[in-house]
Amino acid sequence: MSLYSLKMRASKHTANGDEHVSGAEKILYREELPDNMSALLERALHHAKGRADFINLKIESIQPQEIETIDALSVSSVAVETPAQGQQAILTYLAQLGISNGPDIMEQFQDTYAMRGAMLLNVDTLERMEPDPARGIRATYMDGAHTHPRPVSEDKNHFQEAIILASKVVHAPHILAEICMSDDPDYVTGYVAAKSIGYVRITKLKEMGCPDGGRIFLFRGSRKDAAETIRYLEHQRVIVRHAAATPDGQPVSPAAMPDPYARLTTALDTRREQHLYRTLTELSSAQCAHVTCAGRDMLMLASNNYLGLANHPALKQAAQQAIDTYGCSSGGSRLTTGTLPLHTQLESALARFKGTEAALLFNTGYCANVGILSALWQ
Ligand code: PML
Ligand code: MG
Repeated sequence: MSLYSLKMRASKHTANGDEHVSGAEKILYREELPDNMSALLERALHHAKGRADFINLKIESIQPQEIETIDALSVSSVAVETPAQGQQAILTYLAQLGISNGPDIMEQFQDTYAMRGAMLLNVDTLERMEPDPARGIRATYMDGAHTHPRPVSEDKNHFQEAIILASKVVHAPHILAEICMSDDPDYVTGYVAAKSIGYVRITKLKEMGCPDGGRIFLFRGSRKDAAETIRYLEHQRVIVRHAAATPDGQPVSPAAMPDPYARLTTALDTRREQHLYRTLTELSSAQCAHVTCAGRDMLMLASNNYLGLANHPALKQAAQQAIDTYGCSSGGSRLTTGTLPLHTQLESALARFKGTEAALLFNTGYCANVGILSALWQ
């Protein structure tokens, strides 16, 4: 089962250098890639911030076992009339989270406007924890659980993308909260998010038409902790369950596609229905024409043991003697750790049988590992 991370990043050249226009990302099945790629391309080409002249579409394969599944934060909304009231609402929530230096934190916000990523700010010392403060930290490799095949949309859904991102961010180790103001000139709603308060939308954080925006991830911990936080934010693959499409919307059904193994489970169920699902049968006897299975004597018709050598008394006795003398495993290939007289005798016997000068048996180093593994198994 192939899963892919699809990311789009678009920018345009301006007199002041390259300016970010739009970005988005998804986690998709192979067959969902073409439609979603062209939807993201359309989005990059028709954006309120202007037409992009650089568009980067990046596709990387993802292993399902690398994905962590988390639940979306609960959503609530605070209606405010002015950006000043919006700022005040953020300060109230920060105080509720036990963060008393909210005004100092909010003063840093304007430094995020020029950054592509978010600011990682130590709430206690106001120290910036990003290795490159001009770039900031990019929370990435995340998507919401969705139905399969995924409905394709060219439109940006600010809310849905933000609830997915905020859920991942506040789930990261050592993160206390996130504050966000959209950098989209047409979008004035922002939010403050934390595990205990959920995702709180604040309906006006700036005036319409204002291109300013950014994110602050509020962090508490040491420099070593920060490395752990950054790894999670920038590399951990995350699927967010129940991330609704609208703030008052119904959560996506948990049966929709909460886990990337859904298709594997269906494929296994089909095999079972067709009586093609393979299971291992345990025998409590040696391999012979008759075997004992679940306490019953049964006739073995599937074996390759045509001559009955697997349980022949003379062969068993020879094997037991060999084990007594040489042990039950080699310690390496014959070249590296020496050969046994048994090998030489077998090669001479084969040469005589084939009428040749000599014979050479190739066996492999992995046989030594098999011996070790079966010993550990006991
Ligand atoms: C962004 O544009 O990157 C941020 C979007 C904030 C969404 C706020 C909301 O509608 O809940
Ligand atoms: Mg944005």
